Amino acid sequence: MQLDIRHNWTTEEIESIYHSPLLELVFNAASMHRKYNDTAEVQVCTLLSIKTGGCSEDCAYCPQAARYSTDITVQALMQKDEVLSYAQKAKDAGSTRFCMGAAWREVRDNKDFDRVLEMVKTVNELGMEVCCTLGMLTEDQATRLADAGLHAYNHNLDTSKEHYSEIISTRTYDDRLTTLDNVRKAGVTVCCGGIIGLGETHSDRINMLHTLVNMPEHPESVPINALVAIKGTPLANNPKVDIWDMVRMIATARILMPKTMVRLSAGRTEMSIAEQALCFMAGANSIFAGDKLLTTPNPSFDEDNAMFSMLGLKPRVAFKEDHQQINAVV
Ligand code: SAM
Ligand code: DTB
Ligand code: SF4
Repeated sequence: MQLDIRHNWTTEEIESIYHSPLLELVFNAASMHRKYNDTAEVQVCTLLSIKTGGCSEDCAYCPQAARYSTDITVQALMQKDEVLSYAQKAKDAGSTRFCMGAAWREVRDNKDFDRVLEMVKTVNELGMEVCCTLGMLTEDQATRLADAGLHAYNHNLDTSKEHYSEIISTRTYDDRLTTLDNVRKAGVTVCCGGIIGLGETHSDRINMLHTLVNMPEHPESVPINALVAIKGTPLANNPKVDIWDMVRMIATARILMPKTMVRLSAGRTEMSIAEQALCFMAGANSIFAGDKLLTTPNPSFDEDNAMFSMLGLKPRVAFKEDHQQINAVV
């Protein structure tokens, strides 16, 4: 019997899905989505950069790497009350998940981390799903975040293992996998995906999906970002991501990981509503809302509300997945 939720996919199997005729691929992904999820529902997450710029890593896409000369304003770690007021605004605008990002290579056991733990606790008390993306973590740090009420940790693979060293030289793919393991061990849900438009091949994308789907548990959420090409970074002149590539990537992720939240992440300002609708059709069921991602623009809450009502979509309630079993074999 062919099972839908699997952890033993071969590269060839994924290749044949990814390269199938586009409309067939979208139909199959939409069918899988309908089988496992409420297709009218889209999770609305809000991002906040709690510490901006000055990062010691050399991620070639990132405006926050200290070594590139970009237009961002460097900002030390925010105060808890300021973060709380952003979270409250996001909640009032209909967001159920709040993700705090810091331009750190890794978390260190110091006063700043203590402050982040306080932020996690406070936002959790608002009744929102709290997510953080703070760089590398030890198991002990992941446990402290879990104890503070962290729901999810975002740590992207970004691309394939083979392409990784073309994009980042200051850490390895295995470093990424170790942190993801630490997050799992602490009982925090995993948010892990990648970026398309980094100059990778179709095989690199397929290999990244192969790594994600064959993890012992599928990540609960998989963000698919289109590169936002930033002046001053090595990838500033990369060509705009083709919408059909975005659709192919989302549809393949949906077929491979039927119950995962597949997030249509960076790059929406460059997409029409019709193009975003295709992504939702192909199985995307989560977005970042609010007029800023971490440092770059994003559609406003008003624009997204208008899109939701046009497409008949509704925001997903918080903590719904706690009542579902994401990796149960079906
Ligand atoms: N420093 C932490 C880390 O690297 O994990 C957390 C913040 S980092 C900015 C979070 C993610 O944002 C990256 O892993 C990358 O996938 C995404 N990202 C950063 N810059 C981007 C860009 N220009 N376009 C698309 N995605 C981007
Ligand atoms: C993810 O995969 N995408 C978000 C979130 N996780 C942290 C970040 C996108 C950042 C885009 C560039 C910027 O705004 O700085
Ligand atoms: Fe940017 Fe994160 Fe890389 Fe730092 S580690 S340069 S913040 S993506």
